[in-house]
Amino acid sequence: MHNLITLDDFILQRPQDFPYDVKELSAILEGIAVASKSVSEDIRKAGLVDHVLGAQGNTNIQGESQQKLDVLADEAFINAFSSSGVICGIASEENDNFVAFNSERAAFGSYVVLFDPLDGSSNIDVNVSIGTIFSVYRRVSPLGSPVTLDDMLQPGTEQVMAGYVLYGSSTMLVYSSGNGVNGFTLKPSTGEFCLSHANMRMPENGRLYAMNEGNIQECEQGLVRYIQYCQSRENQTGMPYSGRYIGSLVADFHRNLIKGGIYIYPSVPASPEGRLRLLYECNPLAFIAEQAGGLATTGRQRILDIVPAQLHQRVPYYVGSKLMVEKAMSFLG
Ligand code: AFP
Repeated sequence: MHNLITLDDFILQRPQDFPYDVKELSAILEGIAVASKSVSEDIRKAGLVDHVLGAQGNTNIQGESQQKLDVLADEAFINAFSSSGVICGIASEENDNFVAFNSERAAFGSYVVLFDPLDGSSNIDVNVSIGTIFSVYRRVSPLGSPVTLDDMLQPGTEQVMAGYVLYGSSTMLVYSSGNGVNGFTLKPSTGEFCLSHANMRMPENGRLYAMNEGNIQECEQGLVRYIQYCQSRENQTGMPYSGRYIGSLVADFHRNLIKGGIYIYPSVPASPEGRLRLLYECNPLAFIAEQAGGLATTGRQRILDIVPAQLHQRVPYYVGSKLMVEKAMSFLG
């Protein structure tokens, strides 16, 4: 195994990748690395211990049954972020309101983090890949003052860093701080995230589409016609595309980032605004997609341009290879 570059070394070797103090970026990513290693260990032993699998017995603001691991992951990331010294507050899928860290040190933190601690948690009990998604902003409120909702409700174009952790056949951290996308694989023997996917680029086109086609009869006609196009010989490959839907956004997104493809979660009657949350699912992956040469829209509007109105607002989501997203949009009219 050739000499590996650790996440810490990578960050410190490229201070130009981050528009602010690189030590602050390092502190944020250290928090993510510590928490994700803890979550990864919990996931890997989930079937063997009682307190990890199954439902927590309550529901979150989304009205979804919280899994025990959702709560464990949320706590792990909140603990890591609150002790980073540079983060003044967070918002997460598992908390109704944002959380302001109340230590004197945190009050002078310049960053807020919005995250989904465990996306795809309905897959935990069936051993399918799941992920953590995170989005980082500079606060807009003055240093030392209380964190405000405005610190959280910033458009995706204001993100200073975003990424995800994929708990798959290996545990990977993929992030961008605005100068390209890089992937790091957790080395079990040392517990270090090491550079494994430098300068990730999303193929401009592809032949994989990811969508819950159980909804297709309830979707707008333009999307029905686009899926028929994918399944026909009219597309650029002259062959029907392959449908690949894992039911775990991070896993579907990561596969499309490497192989090319499109992920679609449209507006459906059961979820008129779509199912995915703008702030801590769609924005961070849209940031990664665009940094890697891909595209992310609602089907009609660039995701990163949306000015958020609520913490947990949902949006329709078309994300992936640039030409595939553009083709889908052309069918939507
Ligand atoms: P869970 O976190 O509740 O499993 O939802 C996962 C998710 O947000 C996303 O990761 C999947 O792509 C999508 O929902 C699956 O939704 P459907 O079950 O409606 O297809």
